[in-house]
Amino acid sequence: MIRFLTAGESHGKGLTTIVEGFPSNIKVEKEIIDFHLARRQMGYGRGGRMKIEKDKAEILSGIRFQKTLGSPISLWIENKDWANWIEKMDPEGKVPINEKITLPRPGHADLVGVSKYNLPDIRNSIERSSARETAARVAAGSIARIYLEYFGITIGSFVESIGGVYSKNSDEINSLFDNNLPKDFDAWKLSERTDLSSVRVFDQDHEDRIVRKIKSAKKKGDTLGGTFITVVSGLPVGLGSFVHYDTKLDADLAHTIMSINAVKGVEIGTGFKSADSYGSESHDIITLEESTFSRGSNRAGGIEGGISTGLPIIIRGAMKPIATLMSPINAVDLSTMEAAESRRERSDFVAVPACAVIAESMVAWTIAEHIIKKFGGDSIEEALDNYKLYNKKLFARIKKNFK
Ligand code: EPS
Repeated sequence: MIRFLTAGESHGKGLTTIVEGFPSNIKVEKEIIDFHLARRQMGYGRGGRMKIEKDKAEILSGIRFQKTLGSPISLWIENKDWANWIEKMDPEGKVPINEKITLPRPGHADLVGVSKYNLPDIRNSIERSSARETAARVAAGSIARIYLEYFGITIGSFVESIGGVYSKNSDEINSLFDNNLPKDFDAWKLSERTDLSSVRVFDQDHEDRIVRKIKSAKKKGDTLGGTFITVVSGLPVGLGSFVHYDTKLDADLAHTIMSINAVKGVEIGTGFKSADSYGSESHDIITLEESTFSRGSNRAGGIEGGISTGLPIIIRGAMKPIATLMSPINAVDLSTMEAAESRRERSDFVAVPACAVIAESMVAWTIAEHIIKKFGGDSIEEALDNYKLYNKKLFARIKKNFK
């Protein structure tokens, strides 16, 4: 099985990622990891930190001459901002410089963090709960997506809405749920297009209206959230299972998206809308095309019974507004135990475009987990042989079983 661990504080020296369990002989170019790290930094509405950081991964182990060895891969991302925090964050410092941050931000992990860990300074809670950690996740997810490309599986994303501002044109989303996609549909192409937009949307009018909304939020010292959609293409039938609660692919994907900072909602396919519809309006008719089963639509979002159908997986996520407000709402000052305005501190105003990139990475990770579970292999060649044989025999086996 694959697993990854990340370590690092937001204003510490940097972030470490250890990735384990991928087979040998996968070609990993560092530039691809750096490319996705840079994508995570994009988006109109980010805060001052993104001007300081230029996230790049250093490969410390597990890869030799651009090929995985099958051993743990360790990656390092330097925090450029560390230079401004050395004294305040020094792991070896003997005299603590407590800032004594005493005003928790509603919606952030400040209050629950100091409560749970018995911490004397809210700074101690801020550091690890910060979304800075997601840079390390994107590094891990980049290895997963490189691996998935060997199987023809790609992942893309787009922002659906920010602050309740949706596109006037729903063709793009409809074509996903209607399964009205070209045969060679490649989900990455969605990202290629939306990466050109400052808020990762498809059309200019939508972008303009969102940027106006962000500007007005900024003026008020407020923040915004939004919804984003992640799509996976090129999947085989049969990832995940219905046999246990912890083997279902949709459950794993919901977990992976919900694990991203500030995400409060996840939906697979047309989940919530289906709850308001008749069965005949929600389910996807089964069709047969050239020795392959397909569906007349894809409202299931590519998963039935916890198992991939082979159609694109479609996941919608909802991110709440960033919790750090320049015009703060009320909290309790822990030093006086009296009501007080919460604290101001540098942060993003909107991070939904970045969240969508992080979602791609986390989804890549989960899909890679399921591919490895199903096809195994200590080398990429062995994994691909298993995969090809399974796909080749799939339809013939069903035909024979039901003759
Ligand atoms: C982030 C780094 C953080 C925040 C943001 C995401 O940097 P700083 O706290 O130094 O400004 O900008 O984190 C949050 C919004 C949050 O609530 O934790 C990053 O690298 O993405």
